[in-house]
Amino acid sequence: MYYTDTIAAIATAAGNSGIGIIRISGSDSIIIADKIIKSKTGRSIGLCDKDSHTISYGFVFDENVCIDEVLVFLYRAPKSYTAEDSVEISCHGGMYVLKRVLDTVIKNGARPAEPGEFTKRAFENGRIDLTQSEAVMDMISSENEFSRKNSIEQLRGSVKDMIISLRGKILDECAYIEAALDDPEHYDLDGYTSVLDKKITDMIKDADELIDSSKNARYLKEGINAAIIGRPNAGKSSLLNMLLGYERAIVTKEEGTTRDLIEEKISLDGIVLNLTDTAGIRSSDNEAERIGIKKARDIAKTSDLILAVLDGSEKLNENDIEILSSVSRERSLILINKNDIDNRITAEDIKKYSEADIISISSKTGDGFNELKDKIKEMFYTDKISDNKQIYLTNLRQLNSFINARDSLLLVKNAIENKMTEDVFTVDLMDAYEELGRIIGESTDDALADKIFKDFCMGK
Ligand SMILES: Nc1nc2c(ncn2[C@@H]2O[C@H](COP(=O)(O)OP(=O)(O)O)[C@@H](O)[C@H]2O)c(=O)[nH]1
Ligand SMILES: [Mg+2]
Repeated sequence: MYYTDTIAAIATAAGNSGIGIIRISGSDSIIIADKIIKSKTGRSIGLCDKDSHTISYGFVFDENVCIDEVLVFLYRAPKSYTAEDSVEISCHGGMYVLKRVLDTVIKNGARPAEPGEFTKRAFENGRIDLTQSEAVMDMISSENEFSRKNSIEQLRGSVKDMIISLRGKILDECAYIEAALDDPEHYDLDGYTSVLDKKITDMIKDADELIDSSKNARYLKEGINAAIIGRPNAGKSSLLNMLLGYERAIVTKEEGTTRDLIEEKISLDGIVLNLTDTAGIRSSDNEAERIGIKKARDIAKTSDLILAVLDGSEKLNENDIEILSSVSRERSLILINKNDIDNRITAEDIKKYSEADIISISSKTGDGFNELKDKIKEMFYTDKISDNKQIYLTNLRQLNSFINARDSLLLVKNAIENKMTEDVFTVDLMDAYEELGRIIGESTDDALADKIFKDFCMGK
């Protein structure tokens, strides 16, 4: 292993806890640990001679001052997280003592690590690829079972292996074409185009399936952003409260009660909804209310799902009509609320303005809640996804590169259809190959890697 400078950071969460870990990685990490970690009486415990994957007991000393009683985990390159020599010092988990130990480590030759720098080293040293690096962060931030499962599979290399295999297939075709153009006596291109056409068609079909399921998988990972919109007093805040199971938002008979956005997460049988309750849409002279209404319109534009609430006890008014006309069929559900009292709105009234599915509910009694839940699951195909072991590209960067690669394959198919010569195919095949390389970090420029690791947490 070549020489690398030695980095150090507190790897555990900020705030006091039972145990806190200082992580050190780089060529001098064991030497530094040996300098500062000693026996109770300040004698050497011989860390430099210890085997990899051993745990030693000792005390951290800053010169003659004893700082903490610790356990030291020692890893020798390449069998460590970073693939370099590394040490983890397991200290008492108070923030002050951890900072004090970190300062001592730095005073003895390490430098503070950048966010994500340990994982970046694991990537640069070839222990993991870019998809596995991203899976590390996904694992840390996962908040549900789907996200965790997806992260661990990706960490185990599922996406990497799939991309490598696809790249291999593409490269084989390029190599064949190049060889045949160079050496027509030994490689025959007769009939090759139809063979290639079949292969490319299959690749595109698989890619399309992956892209489709990945888009839905992202909802499972991050939750579906759902906005509750509707005119004042339709029962939006009541719906939020009903879904949450407690009185989060103020509900009154008065119009214009909710002004700011109220955001809450709920889980429906494992599907997370990031719900936003909004101000009732109407024309208003009040400035705070007007700002609230603008926010409501804006959030509706960017959400994955709109729950458009109507007050079923009153006829449609112009505000309802404006809302109904503005929501799309694919992304919206229309909820006729207050079905526990008189109903004055029919499906026919609504269908004049919108084709979105309609559900009759009561935010008071909870009626229609199951139907709403089933409909959301159906819209986002989440049943199908959560149950099987397929691979998904839930990371947007990876998905976008994959889409670009698929588009390059489509160009190959077009070129075949337009009876272009074989040398044209290789250009687009190589574009697809390069773009797939970006996913795993093979054809990554430094700027992209820097950008990815910058968003990591400290000590990871
Ligand atoms: N009967 C009945 N009243 C409801 C229902 N949902 C809301 N309300 C009432 O309608 C009024 C306005 O409710 P609110 O949730 O504040 O509406 P928002 O302005 O759309 O947020 C309140 O008096 C609620 O008690 C419902 O399902 N049934
Ligand atoms: Mg409200």
